[in-house]
Amino acid sequence: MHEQYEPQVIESQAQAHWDSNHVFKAREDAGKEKFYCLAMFPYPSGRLHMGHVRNYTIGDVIARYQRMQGKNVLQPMGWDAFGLPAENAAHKNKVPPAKWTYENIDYMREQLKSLGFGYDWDRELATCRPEYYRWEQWFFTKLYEKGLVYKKKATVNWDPVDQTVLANEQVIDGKGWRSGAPVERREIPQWFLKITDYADQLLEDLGQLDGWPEQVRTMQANWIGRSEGVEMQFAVEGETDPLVIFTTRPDTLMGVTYVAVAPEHPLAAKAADGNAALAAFVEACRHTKVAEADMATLEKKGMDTGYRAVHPITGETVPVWVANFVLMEYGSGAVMAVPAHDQRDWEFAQAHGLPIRQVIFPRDAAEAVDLEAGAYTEKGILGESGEFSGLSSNEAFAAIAGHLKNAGRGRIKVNYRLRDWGVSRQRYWGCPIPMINCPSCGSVPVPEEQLPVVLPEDVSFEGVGSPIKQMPSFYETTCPSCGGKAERETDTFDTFFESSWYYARYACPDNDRAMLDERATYWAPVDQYIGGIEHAVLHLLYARFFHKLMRDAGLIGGDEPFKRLLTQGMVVADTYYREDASGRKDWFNPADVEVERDEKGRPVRAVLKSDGQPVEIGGTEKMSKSKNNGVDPQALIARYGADTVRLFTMFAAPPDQSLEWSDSGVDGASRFIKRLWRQVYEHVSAGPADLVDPTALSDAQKALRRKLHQTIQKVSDDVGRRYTFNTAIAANMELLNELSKFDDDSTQGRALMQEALEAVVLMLAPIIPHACHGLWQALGHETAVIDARWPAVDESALVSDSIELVVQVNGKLRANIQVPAAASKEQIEEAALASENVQRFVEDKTVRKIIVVPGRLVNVVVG
Ligand code: HQ5
Ligand code: ZN
Repeated sequence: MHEQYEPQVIESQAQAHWDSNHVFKAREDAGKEKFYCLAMFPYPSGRLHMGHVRNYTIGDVIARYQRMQGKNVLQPMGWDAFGLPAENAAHKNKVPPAKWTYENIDYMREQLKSLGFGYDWDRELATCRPEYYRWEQWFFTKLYEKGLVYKKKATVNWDPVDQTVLANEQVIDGKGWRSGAPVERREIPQWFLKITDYADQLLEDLGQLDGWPEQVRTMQANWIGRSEGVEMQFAVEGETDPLVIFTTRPDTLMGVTYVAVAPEHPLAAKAADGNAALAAFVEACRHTKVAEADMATLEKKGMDTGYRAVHPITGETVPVWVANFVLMEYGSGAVMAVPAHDQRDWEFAQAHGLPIRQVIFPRDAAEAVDLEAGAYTEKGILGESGEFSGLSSNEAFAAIAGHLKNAGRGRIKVNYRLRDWGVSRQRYWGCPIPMINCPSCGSVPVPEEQLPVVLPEDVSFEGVGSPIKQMPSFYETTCPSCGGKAERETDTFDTFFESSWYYARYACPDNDRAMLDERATYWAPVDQYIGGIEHAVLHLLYARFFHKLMRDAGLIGGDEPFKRLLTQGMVVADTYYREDASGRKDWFNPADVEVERDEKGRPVRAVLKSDGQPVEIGGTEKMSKSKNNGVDPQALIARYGADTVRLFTMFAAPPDQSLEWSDSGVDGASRFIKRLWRQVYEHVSAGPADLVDPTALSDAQKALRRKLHQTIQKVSDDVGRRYTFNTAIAANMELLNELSKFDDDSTQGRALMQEALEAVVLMLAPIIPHACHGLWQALGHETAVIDARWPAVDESALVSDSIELVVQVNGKLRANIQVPAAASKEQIEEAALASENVQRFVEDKTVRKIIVVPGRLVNVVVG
C-alpha cells in the first residue's frame, strides 16, 4: 500500500479491474433477485454538466449498494441522441448533426468512464442508430394498424425561429423554450398517438406508484385532468348540426346568456362567409401569437356570428359568439357561457355588453355576491332556475343531467384535459415517421420488410429547414399498396418518442429480430429511476403510456415502467457580474473570482482574480451558461480524482434538494478520503490483525464496537431506505474520528480497528468505489470490494452490558453509578454504598433501608 493517496493511480487500477473482469456485465438469472437501476440518459450535448454528474452518481451509489445486497443489478447507459441541439450546432459549425452527435457521445462516454460509473457498456444504445429506431418505426406501424395512430390537421404552437412545432409546455410565457421567440398558431397535418384512450389507466395506475414522489403523481394527475360533467346539445336556429357542449357545471345551465365558439369552429367559418368584419376577426385570431398557457390572461376578444343557439331546457335562444379564448382542440370547440358564475365568461360579457344572469346563490343568505366585481364561482343553491330552483349545486347536477338525458339532449360524461400526443416534428435530426403518402391510397405505413426508413446522415446543412424535405432520393418512393409514385413522410418523431421505451430496450439492445424479448420481461420494471423534475409530466407520462402499449402488444409484462422514482435537485452556484453603463451584465465564472465569506460561508466581497477589482455578487442560481456559473466536472476530476467529486456531490445535500456548489466542500471531501487512507495505512503498516473476540473486549473496546455497529445500522437505513447519502457519509466521518482517537495496540484493539476500517470501506464503497477498491486490498482481501457484501449489524454488539443508575441519599440525587446489566440487588446495593459521593452523605449515619428501583435508581435511607 502506498503511503500517499494518489487518486489517478488508484482510479485507473480500480477501473482496469472492473473492465477486465467485466464486473458490470448484467446477465439474466432467474435464480437471483434482480434490481434494475436507471438514471435518465443524457442528450449528447458535448460535455457532462455537474447536474449529470450528480444524477449519475446517485444512480451508481444505489446500484452498487443493491449489488452489495446480493442482487442481480442492471445499470445501463445510452444516448438520447436525436433533437434540435444537434441541428443548431450543425448550422453554427457547419458539421452534419450525425458527426457532431457521435463525437459528443465519444467524449461524454470517456467522461462517464472516468467517473467510474458501473454501467454495463455492452448494452449501450444511441437512439439515432437505425438498430434502435427501426423498432419504434415498426411499433408505430403496428399502432397504426390498431387504430391508435391518426393524422389530422391541427393548430399547433409554431416557433418561427426554430421552424418547429412546440408542445404546450415547451412554450414559456408565449415564447419558445429554446429560441425565446414569440410563438404563433398554425394549422398543419400532424400524426397523433391516441394517448387519450389510456387516460383512465394512466390516472388509475398512479395508485400503484407509491414509490414515486407525491408531487410528481399529483402533477401527472393534474395533467390528465379528469373531470365529470355533462355533454349536451344546443340546436342552432336554421342549422341542422347542433353545437355539442361540455360543462363541469351543469348546475349553472339556467344562467347561460350566450354561447361561444372557437375561431376555427365550422360555424364561425360559415358565419364569416359574406361577413367581411367577422372573416377578418377569424383570420386575425389565427395569427394571434398566443399559447394555451396564456389563455387565462388573454384579452377577451370576440364577435357575434348572428346565429342563435337554442337553450336545451328553456328553449330560449341566445347569441352565438366567436371568442378568442375558446380552443378548438378542447372539447368540441364550443362552450356555454355563464358569465355570472365563470370568470372568463364574465370578463367576456363585460367587454361585449352581454347579459349576466345569476342562478347560484350562497348557502348562507347573509353572504354578499357582487356580480359587478366578478363572477360568483362557488357552488351553492339554485335560484331563478325554474323547476330546479332550491336544489343544491350537487343535486342540480344530477337533476339537470337527468332532464337532458330524458329529453335526448345530453348525458353525463367524463372528460379529460389530456390531449392526444402530436408526435410529428418538421425537423431533420429525428427518426423518420414510417409513412408514405400516396395520391390514390392516402397514408400507407411502410411495410415491415422495408424498415428501417434510414435517415441519411451525410447531408449538407447549409439552408434552412430539413434537408430530407429537399432530397428526392429520400422522399421519392413507390406506394406499397398500389405500386404508384408516392412520397415518404419527411417529418420526424418528437424525441420523446425515443425516450419513451429506451428503458425496455436496454434489456435486449442486440436483438435484430424483435423490438423486445423475454429479457425485457425479466428486467422490467425499472426498480429505481433517477432523473430531473423537468420530466415530471411529459417524459414520464409518455413512458408510462408506451409501457401500456407494449404490454397490450404482448411485448412486456407489468403495468408500469418505473417502480420507484427519485427526482434529484438542481446544482446551484454563486454568480458574479459587472454591469456596464448600459446595464448589460458581464458574468464571471466562480473559478475566476476571489471570494471573502462570512462565518456562514456566504460571499460578502468578491474581486476578479485577473485585475483585483471588485465584482458584484449575484446570489446562487442553477448552474448555467447564461450566468457563467458552471463548474466543469472534468477540471475537478483532473485535480482531485473522481472519488472526491462523487463524495462531494453526495455529501453536500440530500439527493432531492438543491446542491450548493462550494470549493471548500470539495476540498473537505478530498481531505476526508486522504484521512481515511492515512488511517488504513497506519493500521496495516503494523501488520495483520486478528479477528475480534466479542467476549474478550474491554469496556472501552466494547463501547467502540457498539458505536461501530450503531453506525452500520444507521448507514444501512440511510443508504438503503431513506436515500439520505449525506447523513450516511457524515456518520462514517464521525466514526472515523472516533477511530483516529482509539489508540489501542492490544490484540483485540487491533482486531477491532480492522473490523471497523473494513466496515467503513464497505459502507463507502458505493460512493468512493476507487479508493475503497484500493483500501480493501490493503486491508488484506484477496477478492475485490466490488464482490463484497454490505456489512451486517451484530445485534449483540448493540446491547450495552452495563447500565447507569442514579443514587439518592434520603431522596436527594447524590451520584451516578455504572453496574453490570445483570447485577443482583445485593451487588447494586454494594456498588451504591461504595460510591465516594454516597459515602460522604452517609458518613457515620446508620443505613436504615436501601430501595432499588430496577433499571432506574437506588435510594439509600439513612438516619
Ligand atoms: C441535471 C443538468 C443537466 C441534466 N435525455 C433527457 C435529458 O433530460 C432524458 C430523457 C429520459 C427524456 C439531469 C437531468 C436528467 C439527466 C440527463 N441533469 N442538471 N437529458 N444541468 O442530458 O440534473 O435532470 O438533459 O435527469 O441529467 O439530462 S439531459
Ligand atoms: Zn397507392
